[in-house]
Amino acid sequence: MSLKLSRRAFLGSAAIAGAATVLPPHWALGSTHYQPLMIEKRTIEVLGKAASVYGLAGPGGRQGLFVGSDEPFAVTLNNQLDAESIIHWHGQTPAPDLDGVADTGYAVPLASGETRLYDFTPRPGTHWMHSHHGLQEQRQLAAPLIVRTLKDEAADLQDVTVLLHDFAFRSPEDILSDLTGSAPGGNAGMSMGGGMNMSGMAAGPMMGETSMMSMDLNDVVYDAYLANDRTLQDPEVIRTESNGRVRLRLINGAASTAFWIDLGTTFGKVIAVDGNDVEPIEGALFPLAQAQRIDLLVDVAPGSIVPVFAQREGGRERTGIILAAPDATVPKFSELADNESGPVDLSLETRLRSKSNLAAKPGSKATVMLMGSMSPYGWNIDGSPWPDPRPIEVRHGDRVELEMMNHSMMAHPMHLHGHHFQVISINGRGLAGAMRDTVLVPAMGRVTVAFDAVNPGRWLFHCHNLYHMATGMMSEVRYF
Ligand SMILES: [Cu+2]
Repeated sequence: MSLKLSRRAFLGSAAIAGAATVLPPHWALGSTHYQPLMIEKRTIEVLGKAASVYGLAGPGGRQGLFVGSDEPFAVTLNNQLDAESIIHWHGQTPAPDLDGVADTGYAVPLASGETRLYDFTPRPGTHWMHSHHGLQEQRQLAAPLIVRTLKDEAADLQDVTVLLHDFAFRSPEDILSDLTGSAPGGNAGMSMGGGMNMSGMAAGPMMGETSMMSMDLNDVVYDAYLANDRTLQDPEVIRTESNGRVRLRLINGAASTAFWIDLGTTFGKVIAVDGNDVEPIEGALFPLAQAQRIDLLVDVAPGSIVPVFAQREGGRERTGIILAAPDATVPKFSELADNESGPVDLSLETRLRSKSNLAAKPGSKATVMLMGSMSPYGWNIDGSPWPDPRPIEVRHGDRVELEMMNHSMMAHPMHLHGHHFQVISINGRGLAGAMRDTVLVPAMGRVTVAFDAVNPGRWLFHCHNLYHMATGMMSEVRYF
């Protein structure tokens, strides 16, 4: 395989090699101005205790990166950890050497102290960025990556971004060894669903969204759930204008938790998912799987508040932020909802319609099986766990239909790097669904997506439950 560095990446490496270790905050190469982005260690307060976590600080030290409509994606990524790291630009579709992963052979992780340039034309929308190295994502190494359009900038809307996360005081390595049973104590108490072990089934019956068998939910028990680093003990309160209209950009950056977004008695309007416009749909309750984003329009009436809760699937635990009109009093909200939520599902997905459909054209088809179980704990695609996957070979230029058949008792949020795909079939029923980069494939369910193979290279295709990925649930799509 020939690996070519892009001109920009090459220039970047060469320039950095001769530069001082610390670049000025706003660094220029030719006419391009690079925004500083630091992989950093920081301390946040969780449930009254100090917690040492990682973060991604952009200009001014704010977590995340906010790119204007006339700006390139151009950053000097500096690793201030005392460990290697690499950051994936989730939702962006650059050339494969700039994707921010080391697994496909185009790049190596950033060493401690290293600075690397990234420069490409960004894809607009609500996206995010996170570590694609080991289990670092669980240490809050995730942040918003918002690219605004001219239309966004002209709209009379208050833009509010919320990154959701799951938090544990114990280390991600301990969480993983609890799951796999390789530490004293085993995985007792970790399975919340007590589901069946389906790993021996080569081809089970395909069922709809409501399964008679018990599903596994929530591999991991967390200490807290965070919205912009805060719990409901001390939530972020965002003051709106009188009669204000808010564009809520919600990002599920959790390592292993799916949420229900709950607006209570207020109705919001879905206008985009994973950064792609959809025909608007009204509602108050929206499922949001790991790595997915949803943009909602929410009106805040004079004198009122709108709590935006994110409740863990299969539980009462929740986090959230509060939208509040000027002078509205904000009461305290419990971290436990009154009722346990059900599993996240495809109830919204079946209703979503993309604003821009992929052109129908002849192409190729591929099918993958999603497999694994809670006990023994391990997950894979096609019975071939990473790092020895069966690559999904497609042809450059094809419109590829990728069918995912879930043969396990757990749902998997499946993400393809470097592309956005359209959801075209759910459990055998066709639809012109949303364009996305991450889709939930429910337990025993079947989802087909279509994408245009127009960004050649090796691309990771994996489950976005961090512990599923860490135990092997990753493959690659490749074409040259
Ligand atoms: Cu999974």
